[in-house]
Amino acid sequence: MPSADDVDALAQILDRATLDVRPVPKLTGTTPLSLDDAYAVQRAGIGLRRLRGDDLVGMKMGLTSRAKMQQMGVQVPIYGHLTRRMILDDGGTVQRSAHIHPRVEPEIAFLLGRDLEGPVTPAQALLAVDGVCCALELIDSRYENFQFTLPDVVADNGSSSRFVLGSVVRPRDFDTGNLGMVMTKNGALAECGSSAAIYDHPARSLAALANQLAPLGERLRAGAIVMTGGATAAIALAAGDHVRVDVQGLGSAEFFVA
Ligand code: OOG
Ligand code: MG
Repeated sequence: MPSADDVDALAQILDRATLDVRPVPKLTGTTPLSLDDAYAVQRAGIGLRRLRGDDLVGMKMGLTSRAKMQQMGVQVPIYGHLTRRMILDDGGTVQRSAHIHPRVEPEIAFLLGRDLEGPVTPAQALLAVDGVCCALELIDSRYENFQFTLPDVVADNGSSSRFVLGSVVRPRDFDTGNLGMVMTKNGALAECGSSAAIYDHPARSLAALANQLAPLGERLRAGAIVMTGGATAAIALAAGDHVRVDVQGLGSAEFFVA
């Protein structure tokens, strides 16, 4: 089991990789990590971001769809933390040079109107939801060739880099369980699917997150943004790209890569 110092050192490696925009070998290539160890590294990494003045705005679920599990070769849903500096305005621009090997995936996000503490069912979890948005997540694994094991990607905060939210729809009488989702790149269809691909229902992803946090004595806070996971495989991005997601009943969200 890695000591607290080892956990900090591993978090520093990933933090440096992010800041230097330089990929690193998988941590598990040299250090065996349990899932608990990996989440400790993730939390230490968020601590480093907070020391630089960033702060938490929510959480993300990852690997909640079969398409994502197959693409990444990892079969277990994971969670990560979202910080304020990861937010990109709808219609905004990211720099290709600020990323190692950026990819984007279409998602559904929830905004919580009240605290949510597990154990909960998907239906109970929805009682805490006050807003729903379509979203794009830009992921950028810190690992060489975008390849990792489950503990590696957990330690790397679920490959998170930036995210864009569309406008907020109130969820009353609006079921997010089977919404058509279309992602275009440079005006051409890139990926499409249904929000049902997100762990059968985005609400099930939200409940799973609350239920993974509960044994740690952690809960989701009112005001939190929760990204429920990519509905389709992620696609690679290059300088000059424009990407947009359209979700049935939720409008669209988009960004540019310069
Ligand atoms: C891991 C992140 C997965 C999602 O929505 O499934 C994720 C990865 O694919 O690098 O964010
Ligand atoms: Mg994602």
